[in-house]
Amino acid sequence: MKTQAGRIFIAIIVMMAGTATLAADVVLTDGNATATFDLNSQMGMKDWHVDGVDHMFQQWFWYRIGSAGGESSIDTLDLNGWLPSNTNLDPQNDTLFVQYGDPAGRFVIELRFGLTGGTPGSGTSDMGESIRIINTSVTTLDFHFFQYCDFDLNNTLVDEGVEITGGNTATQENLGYTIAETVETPLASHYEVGVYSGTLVSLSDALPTALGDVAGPLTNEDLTWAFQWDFTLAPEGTFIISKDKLIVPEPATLCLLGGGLLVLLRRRKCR
Ligand SMILES: [Ca+2]
Ligand SMILES: [Ca+2]
Ligand SMILES: [Ca+2]
Ligand SMILES: [Ca+2]
Repeated sequence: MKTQAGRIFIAIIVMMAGTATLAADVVLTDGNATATFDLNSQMGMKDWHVDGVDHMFQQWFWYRIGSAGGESSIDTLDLNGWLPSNTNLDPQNDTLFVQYGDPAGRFVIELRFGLTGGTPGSGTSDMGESIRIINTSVTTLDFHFFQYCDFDLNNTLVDEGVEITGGNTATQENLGYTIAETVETPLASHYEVGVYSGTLVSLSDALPTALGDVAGPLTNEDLTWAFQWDFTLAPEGTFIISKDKLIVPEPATLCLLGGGLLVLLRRRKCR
């Protein structure tokens, strides 16, 4: 089991290896929640505080063009710009737009994050995410896009369970908190739950990664999950991914479902 100190050390190395064109983190705030983004490193969305508790260690995106070679994290692209904005009556910035561009001019990747907080003490918060990938070249691109998530719910390394159901919904639970991510569209080509740092190592090596379609459940480890989209992007074509993450302070969703892990959770946590 990796220690928190070891993970912080790795995070520092990752940040040092990234470009340093943006000094400050970008922070969104709404209601009882804040989300913090490091747009210049693989840490990406690195904090998600709900009522002061940080549930997120790391969420970020990787890509590969073609069937050979390794993946690259999107922070290795040119950071063309970012714009936090305020979209509601809570006067703080709740939405972030970010655009990265391929240095060779083949494509751009745009991210939109929209944070919705709950009332103070509610323990709940939502993050809507959309990703737009645009082919700006004159040739078709064989695109492979990855999202990697490492939640440490309630700011503890070991979480009680993670599972992917239907190929599109990841649910992780610990200490009375549940994070559920639903891919609204399109369905991922591949997915996997994992134990830190297996998936991250796979995305960092020099070989093409295909996630293993491991649905779980996995229990009582430092848990992670990832989705992969494989698609062909024609010149001037656009690929859009729409997702949503919701943290709730109850294991209610898990208790309503079947499955071995869920039976275990029901025994431990539900009436
Ligand atoms: Ca964090
Ligand atoms: Ca606002
Ligand atoms: Ca790889
Ligand atoms: Ca974790």
